[in-house]
Amino acid sequence: MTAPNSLSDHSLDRDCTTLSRHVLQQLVSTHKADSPLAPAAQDISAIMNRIALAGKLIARRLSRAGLVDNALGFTGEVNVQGESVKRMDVYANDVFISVFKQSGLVCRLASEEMEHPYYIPENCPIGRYTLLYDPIDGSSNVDINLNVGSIFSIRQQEGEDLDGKATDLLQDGHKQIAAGYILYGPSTILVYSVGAGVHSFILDPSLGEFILAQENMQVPQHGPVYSVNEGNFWQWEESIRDYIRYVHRHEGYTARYSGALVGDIHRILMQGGVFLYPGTRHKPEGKLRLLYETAPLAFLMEQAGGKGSTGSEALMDVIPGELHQRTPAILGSAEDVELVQSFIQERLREAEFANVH
Ligand code: P6P
Repeated sequence: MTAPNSLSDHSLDRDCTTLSRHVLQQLVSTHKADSPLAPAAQDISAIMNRIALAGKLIARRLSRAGLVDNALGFTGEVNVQGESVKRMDVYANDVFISVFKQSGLVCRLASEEMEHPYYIPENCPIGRYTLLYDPIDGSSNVDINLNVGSIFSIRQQEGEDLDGKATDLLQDGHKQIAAGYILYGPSTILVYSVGAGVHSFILDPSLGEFILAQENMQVPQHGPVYSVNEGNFWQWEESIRDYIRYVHRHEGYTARYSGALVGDIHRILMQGGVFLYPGTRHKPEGKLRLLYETAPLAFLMEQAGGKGSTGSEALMDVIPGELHQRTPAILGSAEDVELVQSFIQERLREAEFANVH
């Protein structure tokens, strides 16, 4: 006996594919958990649910920031990155901390906004997970009502961290057990992976739930978009300038750069192409932070069939020397990342040749 057609409607089934259910399905289908009831599966699913709650709270705040006293503008503080802190940065940072209190899941949170990891003592004896996050990335866009995002990465704590320095976090990106971002745009979209493909969920405000939108997203092998701040052209290595000259002289390329990483990356995930934030004269190591920006995005890109590179090595292989380490970033379609790398390798060959002759 099957349910009447009206009840077996696909859209109803999709609306019932909530994020937590999908995470459990993912973990079981990839044998990362024996059953949906396995503690690890329940933990990751619960963590993703808390991240989704943080996304809802931040989306709500952003949607009416212009109407709420002291929601916009600057606090007057400067963060560990040397950047002026926006009120929305502080709010979003606190939201992620709050949603994990009393959760028993996450003992430590490492954020772009905090010099040192934040410990939730009541969680620490049992909570074996660490959340690394950029609470609001691209916050310069907040006051002008353009898209911003949150980026997150989940790692398992290794050892007892008795000195409170969280040195076990200084490992490569393969230690990530989940990663993703929340894009606050015309709709709020959460994109995540637990190492079994990349999947997107759209917040249905009428339900207050993130509903499955796309499964197993694949970044095109090549795309027309190159996303980079060309105002830094004068600060780049010649190899990056060679790449930019190439796309300026060949048909089929289009420049798109919003100044907010998550939106630029999402465009490339959907349409193909490459995002670059190379090293500059002022920041030779680049501007973006590894542990909570470029490593989680590289995790997603590789899961979607794309690539993430510093230009000289895979972002997923980089071992940070400190919590807020920056790296150059080249992220996107495999062919386009490889094209950028080919210009870097060509210049290296020329330099080696010059050295021996
Ligand atoms: P620039 C925002 O401050 C951010 O961290 C990313 O979201 C963005 O991709 C980049 O910096 C923009 O930096 O130097 O081009 O303004």
